[in-house]
Amino acid sequence: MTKESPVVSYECSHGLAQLRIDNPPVNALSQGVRQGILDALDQAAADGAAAIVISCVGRSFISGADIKEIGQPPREPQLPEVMARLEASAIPVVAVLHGHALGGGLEIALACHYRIAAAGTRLGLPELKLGIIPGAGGTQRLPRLIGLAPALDMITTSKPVTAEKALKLGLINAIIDGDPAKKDFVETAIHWTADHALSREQHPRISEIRMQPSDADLDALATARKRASRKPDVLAPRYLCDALEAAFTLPFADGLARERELFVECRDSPQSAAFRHLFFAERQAAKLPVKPANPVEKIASAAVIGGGTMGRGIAINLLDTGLPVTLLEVDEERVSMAQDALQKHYQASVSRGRMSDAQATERLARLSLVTDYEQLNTVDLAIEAVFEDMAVKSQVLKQLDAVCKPGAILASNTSYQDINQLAAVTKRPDAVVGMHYFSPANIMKLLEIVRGDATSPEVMQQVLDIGKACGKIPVISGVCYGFIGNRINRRLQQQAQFCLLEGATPAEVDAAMEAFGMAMGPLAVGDLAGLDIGYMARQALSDEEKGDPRTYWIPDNLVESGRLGQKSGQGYYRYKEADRKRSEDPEVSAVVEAASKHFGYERASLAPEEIVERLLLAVVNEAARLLTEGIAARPGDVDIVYVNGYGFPAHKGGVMYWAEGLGSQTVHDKLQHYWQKSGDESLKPAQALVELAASGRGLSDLGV
Ligand code: 3H9
Repeated sequence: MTKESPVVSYECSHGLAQLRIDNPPVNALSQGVRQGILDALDQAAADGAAAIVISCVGRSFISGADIKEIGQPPREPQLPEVMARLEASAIPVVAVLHGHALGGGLEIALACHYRIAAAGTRLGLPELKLGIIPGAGGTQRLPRLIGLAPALDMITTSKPVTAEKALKLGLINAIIDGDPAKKDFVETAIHWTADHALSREQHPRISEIRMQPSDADLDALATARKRASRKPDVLAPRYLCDALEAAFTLPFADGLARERELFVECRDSPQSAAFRHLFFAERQAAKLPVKPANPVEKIASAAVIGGGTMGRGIAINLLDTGLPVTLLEVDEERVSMAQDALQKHYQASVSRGRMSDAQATERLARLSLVTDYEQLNTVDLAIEAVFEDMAVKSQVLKQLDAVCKPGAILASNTSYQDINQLAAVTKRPDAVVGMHYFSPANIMKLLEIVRGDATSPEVMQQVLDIGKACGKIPVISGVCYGFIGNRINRRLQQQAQFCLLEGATPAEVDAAMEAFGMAMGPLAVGDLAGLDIGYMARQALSDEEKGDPRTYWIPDNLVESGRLGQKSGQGYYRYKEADRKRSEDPEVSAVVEAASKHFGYERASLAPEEIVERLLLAVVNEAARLLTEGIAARPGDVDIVYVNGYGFPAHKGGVMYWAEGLGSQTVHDKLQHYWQKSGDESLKPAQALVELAASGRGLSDLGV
């Protein structure tokens, strides 16, 4: 018989029930899917089916609970009921995976008796990235099946494993041949079911496995607990350890109940809402307001101009994505320096077990190093990563324009320069775009994609696509000094200087920001990056361009007394050579006190809350301005930039999300207060904030 539901189809023939889920775009487990599965199980029992095969239509198996439903009033049937019914089914159930099997999708598969997958399938439990723990049996079944330490690794990293690794771990029973987009794939799955599932009298239920963790397992759990305890206000990693412990200390049913209790507390927390905001904001930030009229070509080869730290990082990222890469340097000496560095990078990756020797060799084989621009004439994309100077970058863009084939995209990895000015030196301004990577470029996820006035939607789409393929989180930015990230972060850095002048110490500023959850305080960040970098950049500016001297007097004095940051063992702090641990330094206190005196400040202590509010509200105020100018399209775009590039704590949802929680009136009033107190003009509430507060609207209304 055949029974249809809008998202789950059911068919039974020759004693095999086939259940197909079709809930685009990613087959999330929305209410209709959950109900459809239960109905199909009933129907299979009524039909006397000998086995049930669950598979999905489209690009993927189930990619998890429907994130839009999380935080809404629960709708029956809930997932734990679906899992319980699947596992208890007297008829064996086989999950046939392809694409992704994530979160609740993998939990569904774990509740089935058998799991088989197409080659290339990716399986994972990424719930921590949403501020929750797996809540439908994942923390109880996965460690029972593959062991505590591997399960812990999969869940804490949120990284999916490949089908090949899953087979080794014992997570799936087999990898099956065939193209999941074609009918013969499901037929192969049915044959596998007939050969393997029907022949057995007993069908394995993971809940029946007794867990006996080894010492190594227990050590892994203790390490995870220790790591989670370093951020005590972030719930999910701590709760995950509790749930996993329940898997071996409690009977299965009690373990499930404990998992559910912990899951519900995470799900209902403000943190989970903050993470969900980031999930959807990340996807919005990479969307063009108007899609290109026609499908665009995929970028298949790339060149990087400049083999310094940034250029090398970009080249590694492109090589890791599978592209052939040509790296151009000015002379043979620099070519061989870049080559050595890249070889060392891949050797280190092999010795750390991150990739095999063969993989490293294959990646290096795709790398060509050249000194002659002519050799870039076939690439689809050329990214310049040369010295941050307009004249140098313009020269490079001109040379690229002369040699690159028509249609090739010319990108600049500038942090500050005007993309329109760079585009104007070429005959293809429509194909010039900014690709602002963050250092180290092969690791940092954020990628600002800067749209020039003339950049075509097609080029934007191609660059967004390659950014995503390279594992980046692309955010579209308009053209302005510093784009989104550096422009807003400059305000935070400047505000830190005002706090120092008024009475705070560097350690107090950094401690306040780190206690709030920033990955590192702003002055420690300055030491890490090198205080001389900003110093040298300022030397090229006029007094007017440099702005208020109160915002650079202290760092200039530190640099001039030889304190360049971590690299010289001293900056805002003194650093121990062995472990680079920072400690306060009376010499710095003397410079800070001299600065206060120089500008006529009476030093008075500042409460940590005031430091946090001033620094972050300075960012919010600048973001309000750039949102009004259309540099960023939505407050969520600013959140994605600040979380992924500047260490804002993800569990607080981003700086604009945090400010939205305060409310526009409070944001406005606090800015007004701190502006009057400090005399710093950048704290004067932006016009857009004045209007929001007056009309009672929230910060999410900012943007164009
Ligand atoms: C969970 O399962 C909890 C359980 O343990 C327990 C419950 C009791 N829901 O990323 P893309 C949308 S928590 C709703 O651009 P890709 C997405 O918003 C869940 N919507 O595609 C976008 O919409 P739009 C655990 C979802 O090919 C569109 O699909 N699972 C969901 O680059 C395309 O997404 C996860 O955390 C969802 N679950 O990547 C997996 N997933 O076009 C989250 C996606 O309107 N998802 N959408 O902007 C992913 O990691 C990626 O989307 C995936 C595809 C790898 C699947």
